[in-house]
Amino acid sequence: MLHRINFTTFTTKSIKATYTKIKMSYEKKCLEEMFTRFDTNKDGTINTCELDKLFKSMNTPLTKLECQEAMFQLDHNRSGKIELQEFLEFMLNE
Ligand SMILES: [Ca+2]
Repeated sequence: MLHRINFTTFTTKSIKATYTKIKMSYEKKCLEEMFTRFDTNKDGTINTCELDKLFKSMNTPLTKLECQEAMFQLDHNRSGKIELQEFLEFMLNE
């Protein structure tokens, strides 16, 4: 009986771990698609203008200052643009 409980616990944990992996993979794929959609000039980064459009499309328009602050929060390497990795880290850690 004890063996069966351990097996059940193991199986449940495995299912949860698999679900989490699938969920994370799906979320990452969705975010990559979102990033690509808003990278309108297709240079592989999101600039301030593209970020402004992104927020407007989510019905949360920002002032110029708010947009600059958002850029500052996302642009960790201070390149002036948001790279995909910065975007994913920000979105998945919120
Ligand atoms: Ca771009």
